[in-house]
Amino acid sequence: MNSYRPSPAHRFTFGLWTVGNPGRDPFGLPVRDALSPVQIVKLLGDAGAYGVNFHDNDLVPVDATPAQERRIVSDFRKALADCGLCVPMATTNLFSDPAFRDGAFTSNDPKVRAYALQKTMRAIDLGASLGAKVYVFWGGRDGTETDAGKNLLDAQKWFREALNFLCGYARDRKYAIKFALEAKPNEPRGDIFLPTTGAMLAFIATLDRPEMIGVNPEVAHEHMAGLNFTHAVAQAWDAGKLFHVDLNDQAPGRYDQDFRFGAHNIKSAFFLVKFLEDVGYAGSRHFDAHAYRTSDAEDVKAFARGCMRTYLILKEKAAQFRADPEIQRLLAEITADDGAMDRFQGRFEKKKAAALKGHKFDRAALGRRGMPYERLDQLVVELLLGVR
Ligand code: GCO
Ligand code: MN
Ligand code: MN
Repeated sequence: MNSYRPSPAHRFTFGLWTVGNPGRDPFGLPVRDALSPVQIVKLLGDAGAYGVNFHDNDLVPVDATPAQERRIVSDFRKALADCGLCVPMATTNLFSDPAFRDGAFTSNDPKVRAYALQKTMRAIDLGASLGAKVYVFWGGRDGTETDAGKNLLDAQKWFREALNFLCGYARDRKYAIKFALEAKPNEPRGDIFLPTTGAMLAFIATLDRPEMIGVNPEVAHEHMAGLNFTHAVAQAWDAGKLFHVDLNDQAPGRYDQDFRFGAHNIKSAFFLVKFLEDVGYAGSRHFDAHAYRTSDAEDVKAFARGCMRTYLILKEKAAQFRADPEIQRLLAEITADDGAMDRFQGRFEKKKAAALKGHKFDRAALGRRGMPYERLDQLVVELLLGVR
């Protein structure tokens, strides 16, 4: 159907590392040919994406000479212009190199911590030069397997100092860039520091420039922790901190799967899309996922199209939810408010508190009232199954 065709207005983005994933896993070798950044840009342009994101070394190999870097970046820029794509987000690879085996900003080795800062400053320069407005920090190696060898308070302090330093750097260079912290509970470390979006939100409040820093929640990461992703996103939105979002799918309790958006739990994907659309989230819808290892090159394209198509279908379902009279009638019943309690609500006032303390409630009647959530949820299920 035409209405499921992605357009730049939908803000769909992919990382070079997502569609470019060659299918390597801890047990097996790559199964697909490596694609160059230019080939990936072309693939994404054909699929209808809005933008492409990258880690510094997805684009420029870590050992490239300055001349090689200039060549790579200029080829990439040309491909972006040819395909009408932009770079909304960039990030640093602080996890692949053996140097980061004990973490980057929280490694016990001060030389590694300093190298991580240097690498990130250079990567911010690269991202900013290509127009990135969001810079993601995912501390994939910042964690432990054993707590015997790391002072957890030092680790917090080092992570905080690194972010404060880098905020200072970005401000000094006058980059129009915001930082987004991405939480993950584990993988590749046994435990990664600040493992949930909620933990990141609390951490941001301890930084020098909290206004520059938000979060990049990822579906799979909260699901790995057994949490409700949409609740995490709602908290981030409420705090004014939803700067970016990583969409994919994940069965709880499994390895880090990075499935196509909506591949595992359509219902939670629906509530997420509905939330983002209801509140008017205007940022990137970034698919941080990769195709099954069984996919060939053609199937990788189908994977990318599938992520966007499922989002658009769920967006349409969210509109149907809002327009469905039966659903709306149930919602009105559930949220009915005759205004009788208004005088007790809102800010504290001495008089208000005294009046509320004296008010007589019919507790038994409150307890008798049911909520038709079964009926409502069944309607949602039928909507999603396409029979409404
Ligand atoms: C993962 C993460 C990464 C980050 C990326 C951006 O589980 O590996 O989701 O894909 O999102 O490194 O910083
Ligand atoms: Mn992930
Ligand atoms: Mn991610």
